[in-house]
Amino acid sequence: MTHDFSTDHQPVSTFLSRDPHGEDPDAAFRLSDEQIAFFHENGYVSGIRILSDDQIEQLRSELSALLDPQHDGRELWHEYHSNESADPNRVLFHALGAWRVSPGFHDLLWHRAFGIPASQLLGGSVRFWHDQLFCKPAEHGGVVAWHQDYSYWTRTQPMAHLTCWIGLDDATSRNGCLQYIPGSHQWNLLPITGLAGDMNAIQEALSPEQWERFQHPVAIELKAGEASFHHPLMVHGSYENSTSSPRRAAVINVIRDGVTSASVDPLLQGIPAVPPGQPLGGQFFPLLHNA
Ligand SMILES: O=C(O)CCC(=O)C(=O)O
Repeated sequence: MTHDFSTDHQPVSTFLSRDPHGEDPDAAFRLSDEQIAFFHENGYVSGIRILSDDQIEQLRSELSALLDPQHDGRELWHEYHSNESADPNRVLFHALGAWRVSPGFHDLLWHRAFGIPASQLLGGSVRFWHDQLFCKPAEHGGVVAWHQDYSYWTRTQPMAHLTCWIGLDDATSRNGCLQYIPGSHQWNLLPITGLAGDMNAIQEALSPEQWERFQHPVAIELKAGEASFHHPLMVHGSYENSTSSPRRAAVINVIRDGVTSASVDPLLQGIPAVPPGQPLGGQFFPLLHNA
């Protein structure tokens, strides 16, 4: 029986051992007032360094083991799609639950380089919601269609959620980096129109004025180890990867402490339900950063 790291609510390895120490060890990780204001105005803030070169290498190495569908711990995933792409000529690996399976992805959740900015942007203590891996292989990586994250999360309320997208490779316009529609976090909640099929399926749910904004997406080009944080209503997506290198990413989704279940069904596959009205907590939703 494999160990389930979700029973461990503190780091389990040396992944974070080189974190800064000293008088104000958090100072290096704090967002500036300008970065926070930019997030509230535009719905995202990007170019935030999270991982060192060693940490990138460790996560890449753990990820290559996880991509083998027969790996130890495979029963722990909430979702595992070797290929979620609706295009038969493309591949999009997408999985939820890496923190339960692999020590580096587990310890990443407690990285203060992530927890401190997340707390600043959420305006309170940071609780884990779930993680995701999005990997586009070289040559035939598939799209992630335009969507808002909260369309998938209405089973948790109120909306006080945040996404952190961390590149494990340099992300560029050519290899399918994240794209944002700045300001769309001020829009209404849109319906689910598909995650890995038609890039533009969302158009059917938009007004002509909203659709016009898709003429001006912002490509979030990042160095490996850098992150972008976005609001739960931010419309985002990513195009194909046809380059000769993979484009891999680890995503951490969090909530402000106190967000409750709004569902009688399990919030994630394979775990017990949290009764409606009860705050998320316990084994699968640890507190990551106390404000
Ligand atoms: O990695 C991608 O291309 C898409 C990621 C995404 O949709 C998300 O982080 O919510």
